[in-house]
Amino acid sequence: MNICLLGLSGSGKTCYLYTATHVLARGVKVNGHTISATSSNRQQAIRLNNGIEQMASGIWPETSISSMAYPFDLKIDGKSVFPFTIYDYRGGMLNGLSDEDQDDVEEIFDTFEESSCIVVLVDGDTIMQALEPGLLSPTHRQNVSFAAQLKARNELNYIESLVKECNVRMSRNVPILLAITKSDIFFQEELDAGKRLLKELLPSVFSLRNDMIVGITAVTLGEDLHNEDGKLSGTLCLNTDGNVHLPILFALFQEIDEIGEDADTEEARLLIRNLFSSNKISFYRGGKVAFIV
Ligand SMILES: Nc1nc2c(ncn2[C@@H]2O[C@H](COP(=O)(O)OP(=O)(O)O)[C@@H](O)[C@H]2O)c(=O)[nH]1
Ligand SMILES: [Mg+2]
Repeated sequence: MNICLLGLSGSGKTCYLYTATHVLARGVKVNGHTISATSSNRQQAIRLNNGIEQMASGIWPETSISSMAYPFDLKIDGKSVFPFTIYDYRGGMLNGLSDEDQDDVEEIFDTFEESSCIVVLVDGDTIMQALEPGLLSPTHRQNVSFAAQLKARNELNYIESLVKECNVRMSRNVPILLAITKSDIFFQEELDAGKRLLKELLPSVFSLRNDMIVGITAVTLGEDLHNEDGKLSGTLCLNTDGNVHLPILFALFQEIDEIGEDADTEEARLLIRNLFSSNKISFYRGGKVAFIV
């Protein structure tokens, strides 16, 4: 079972992974049970711990130079239910044009063939820049230029071609989750406008003629987070308030739907479903609001 975190360089994949896996290792309470995911590889566990410890000490991770695979066990009340692997790709390769970048992209698509869901981390900064200035609060409006808006829109549009290519290679429409990162930078109305803009800029994903399941959520690792020369300021929130658990659990939920079967897996599915409240994650199917059952 594979979960691929897709997202352009700087969208927040690595920080997200460090934070989300820390929160999931501690466990998420639901209906009197605890769902958790722990690293099943000692070396990678150390890497993940170092990552979140460094963030807690006020330093953002550096740009990833290599792609990483992290194996985990999903557990309910401490009992292993099934293993899964999260892939964190190095920055740059998705929109890079070098031969090496192209080879790496091929590798991503190979990994995809064994996953039943696409998780795209959509950079909150890019969404903010792509919004019409009139939709932004006065404080945010000053920062956008026409050129920056165009570039941001092109970047969001590029996600659509990635999704299309995944679907073609897997010869089916896989469920997709769009997770808007850095949601702490938005006011609520801006975030709502950002979600509407995504629907507009990814028409094939939200098409009426397309039966795929699409989830949208917004994720933040804390409050008022900033990056000045690599220094992290603001407050990290190492709990579920920023929705960090949802993208990984969404991917596992879709996967269980596909492999299904035994009692433990079914219980995990039901527990995870209980975490999907409509104010935290919304679902669409064929472009219309959908409910997960
Ligand atoms: N405000 C805010 N900034 C974030 C958040 N997550 C990541 N960032 C910023 O995004 C930068 C890039 O993150 P990184 O995980 O390295 O991106 P990657 O290239 O996709 O792996 C970080 O250095 C932070 O400055 C967040 O939740 N809120
Ligand atoms: Mg990275």
